[in-house]
Amino acid sequence: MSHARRLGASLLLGALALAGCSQGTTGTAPVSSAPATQAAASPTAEVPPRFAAGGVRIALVRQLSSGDYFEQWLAGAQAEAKGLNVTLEVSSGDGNNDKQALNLEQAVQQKVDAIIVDHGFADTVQPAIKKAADANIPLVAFDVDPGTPKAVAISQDDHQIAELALGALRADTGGTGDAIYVYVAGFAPLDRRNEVWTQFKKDNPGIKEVAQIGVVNNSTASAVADQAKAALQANPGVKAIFAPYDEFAKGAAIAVKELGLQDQVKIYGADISTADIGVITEPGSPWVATATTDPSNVGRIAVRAAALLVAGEQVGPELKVPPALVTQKQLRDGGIANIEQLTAAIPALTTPDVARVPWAAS
Ligand code: SR1
Repeated sequence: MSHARRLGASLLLGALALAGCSQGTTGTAPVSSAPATQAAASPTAEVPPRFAAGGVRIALVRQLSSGDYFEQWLAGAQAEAKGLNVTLEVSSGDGNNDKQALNLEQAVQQKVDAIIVDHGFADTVQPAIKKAADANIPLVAFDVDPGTPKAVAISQDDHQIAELALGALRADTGGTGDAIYVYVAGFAPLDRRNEVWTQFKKDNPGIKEVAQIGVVNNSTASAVADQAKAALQANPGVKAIFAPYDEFAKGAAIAVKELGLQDQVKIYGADISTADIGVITEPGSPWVATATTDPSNVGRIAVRAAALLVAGEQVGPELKVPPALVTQKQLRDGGIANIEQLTAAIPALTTPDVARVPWAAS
């Protein structure tokens, strides 16, 4: 192992050790997540020749691309790729799982230097992921079960995302009241958040789920708005909506406002964007809390992890990005109107030590 690689590996091990002190895990494998504060750093290693020459190609194979979350995530991934002098070849299934699987097959055939699989259903992406693993193509899987330990699995801490949002819901409702839940099965992050909701209902019998709604497509927010409107009209006593995806929360907010129920019904969501901050902080908004990472930071981490693998560094096998709870009151009181102001107010949302690249400044 070269000096640069040894250094990179030791930095990663340091991050893993810190993470082990501060975060729970979902399994026995070591999980890297961010310490509370992380300083910007100068490069500590030489740029590997392949990166200096600009010949590294990383395929980003996405299931979904529309909506604030996925747009910000891509912007972060592209910015990191540019900084690392990597060509990022982006494809999207646009919600069509067969198309995503085909895109993945093509990336394997093209012998790219690494592949990032962003979301996807296990049964459609795992066959091609196995081919990539058999061909020794470095793999990063974000929000999808890759089905192989050869891939570095990245997720946000989805259990914590749900716990933070539901903690706010419980505090506001006093643990009693009718609730609407927005969920679509099959998406790994939503399934993990659903595990927490299932347990939450057992632990808080005063919270009654009176309706479950949900759809994920290219116009999720407006589809959820229609469903939420019908569910609210059928259940006039609802006090809370648990909508743990920002497109769900935006849709729920449209419904609540259209029905004039904003004084009665509050929304507890996930994710954030500058547009979401606008929705949360507008006068009379029912969306009162969201548990979130910075999506562009997560996209950056995925590209860094792939670059490290290309350079032969050890990563993972699992990286978990910790979220923070962001409340309407905090945004309004702090005069926070965009993501830049939010990340300045909550530095823990930026995690340069997760999959830090030793030859790059952060
Ligand atoms: C359809 S899955 C949507 C979720 O994926 C990411 O994990 C985001 O947090 C979003 O909530």
